[in-house]
Amino acid sequence: MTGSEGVRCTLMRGGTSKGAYFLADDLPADPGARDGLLLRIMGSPDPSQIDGLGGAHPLTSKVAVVSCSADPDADVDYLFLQVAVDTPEVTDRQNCGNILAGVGPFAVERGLVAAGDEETSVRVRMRNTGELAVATFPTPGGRVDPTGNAEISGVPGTAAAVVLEFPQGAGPLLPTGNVRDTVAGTEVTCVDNGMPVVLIPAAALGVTGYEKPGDLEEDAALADRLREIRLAAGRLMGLGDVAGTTVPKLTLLAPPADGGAVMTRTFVPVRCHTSIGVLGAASVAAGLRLPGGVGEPIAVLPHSGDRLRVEHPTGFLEVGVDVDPGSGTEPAVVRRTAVVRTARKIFDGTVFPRSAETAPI
Ligand code: NQM
Repeated sequence: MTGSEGVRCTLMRGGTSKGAYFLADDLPADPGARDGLLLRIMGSPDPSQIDGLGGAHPLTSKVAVVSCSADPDADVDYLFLQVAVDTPEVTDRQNCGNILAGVGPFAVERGLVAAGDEETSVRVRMRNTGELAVATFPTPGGRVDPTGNAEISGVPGTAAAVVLEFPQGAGPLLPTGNVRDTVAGTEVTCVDNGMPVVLIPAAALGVTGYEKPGDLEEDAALADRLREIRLAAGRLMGLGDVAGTTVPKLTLLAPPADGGAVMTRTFVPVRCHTSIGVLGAASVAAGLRLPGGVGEPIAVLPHSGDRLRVEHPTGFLEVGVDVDPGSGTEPAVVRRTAVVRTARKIFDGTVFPRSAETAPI
């Protein structure tokens, strides 16, 4: 494909992320060709992504590939791709719950799923993990209507709620088999409720957990410690060598500052998130509900059954998480997870990738 050939694309905000949404049929089937094209569409590798759609931050350099599902339990398949900003990499090794928020409305608007008269539920098979999600959003008169009263931290104004529900996942909630591990000299809890996350008390790393994300990113000693912990935790979690991957994420925990359950700073994994990922927060919430985890002495937990408010640099994200802590030989499991997001179509049209001849890779 040359630069003069355009590709049908919808640019959407999904929760607190922004990404390019495609029908799978509009992209090359070969993953190598697809990823090369996506790099040229997003403007990577380039720290400013000046020649593409990307927004020069991992949170705005994301792609959703959507198709009808062959799975009788799902309406659509969703493949999430993280397009690196300043390296020529595209990875499917992580999922994204924020971009997931746009998948249901996109599927209805692009004719993959018929809308209900008032609201529509779309069953999504998330191809990155194999897990299922159900997204429910208003479709008055059979049309997607992004206007509404739902507010989410990190996004100005209000929009229609997209309720995301996740049934019990197939993988282990505690990938190391322990509720607490000592990793590179630091006590952590490694948890995976849809996103592999390493929970670390902020105080154990000599920070408060209330710093601005930019200030934490500039702390070179902290970055070294986080890299060391992540590499060791990744191996322990069965993820192998995670040096070149975006998972596991790292979440620093501190006591809540605004009536929530816990304050967080999340590294994804190098840049510090301006809020927190959806599945990242789902993992944090599940980890806090586990007796003996490193969050236990830090968090202020609501009654079981109540939504848990995860505070972050720009507000909070509430997660409903129904945890069965297990007993004896029975491992802990999460029966159901739910969050509210919003999503909005920003642009729909034809995107023109930079030509392969002029691309820097
Ligand atoms: O955890 C950022 C985001 C995410 C991922 C990241 C996400 C999730 O905020 O479900 O949404 O962790 O890289 O979009």
